[in-house]
Amino acid sequence: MSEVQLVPEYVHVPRLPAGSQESLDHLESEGYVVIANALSVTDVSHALDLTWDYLEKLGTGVDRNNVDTWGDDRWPINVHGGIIPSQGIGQSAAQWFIRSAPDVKKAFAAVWDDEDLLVSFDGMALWRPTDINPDWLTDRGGAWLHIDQHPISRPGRQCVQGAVTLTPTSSDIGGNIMVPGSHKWFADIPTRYTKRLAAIPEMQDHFRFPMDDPQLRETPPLMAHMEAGDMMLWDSRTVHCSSPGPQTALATDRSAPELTRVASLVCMMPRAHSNPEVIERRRTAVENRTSTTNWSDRWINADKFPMVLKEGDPNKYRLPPVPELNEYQRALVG
Ligand SMILES: O=C(O)CCC(=O)C(=O)O
Repeated sequence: MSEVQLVPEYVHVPRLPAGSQESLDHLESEGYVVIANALSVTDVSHALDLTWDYLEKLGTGVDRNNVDTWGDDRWPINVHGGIIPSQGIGQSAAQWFIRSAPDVKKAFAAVWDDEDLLVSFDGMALWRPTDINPDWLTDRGGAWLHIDQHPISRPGRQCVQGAVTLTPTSSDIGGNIMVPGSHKWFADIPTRYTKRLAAIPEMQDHFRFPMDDPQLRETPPLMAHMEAGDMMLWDSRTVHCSSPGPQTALATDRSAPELTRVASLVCMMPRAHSNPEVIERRRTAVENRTSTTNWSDRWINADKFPMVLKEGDPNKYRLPPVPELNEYQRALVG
């Protein structure tokens, strides 16, 4: 069986209002949904500024106006070529600003039919322009189509993940890839992939989907268009990843080098799914400026990811200041 075609079709799907019944129906049937304008145009611009503030204050010499300073020697440690999961980003002013937008919570509250939610201390996807340095190309879809939920230890719908984009997507630049309806394949994974799954520890919520899977051939991946400020929500059981496009138009389309994709990973789950021990650790995480994964029902410190530790020296970065949270934000900590 040959491998599935990995250039996803670039499609325009309905961009639906946060909290609307249509958004819930789309998530239920397709396993993903695009929420329109989770952040306003003004908020997007402020969030971009805060993102650059984070990068410049790492103390490694990144300068937003000088692309020569965007190299790996100064950039925070990234995984899959473009995701910054640690070095305080999960407690940065940028991430707190984005995840505190009312429509972000509105969308998740509708998913769970619950207003009492905890937020993840996730990182961001920051893609640098590949016409300046081809090594900055992020991992392509074929390399890591995955689900983020263990098919045995976490049955059923347990998590819905989100990515708020601060930059518009295009077929040229790329974005999130989704396999529509693939969350419905989840229950059969233990029987279809018994051996493959046996190699994954039950606490590990990451399962790479085999690229020669017959279901993938029948249901090819898509990349949905998103405007700046939109939020992609997806069920953690949905087969997904992110992937760059050919990026051929970059050199001609702008006056100065810019990040090609800036997306904030954000996830909210009911407080009722968590427990006092995890919540206590989450409070400490704010003080310590620790980042986490999407899950808020388990304590997982992203600074300790083997991938992060392997990629570079975590000690060379200055952490952002301890965030001064308001009451709304403190409730999201727990
Ligand atoms: O948006 C991205 O760059 C990747 C998101 C993703 O695949 C994940 O967080 O599991």
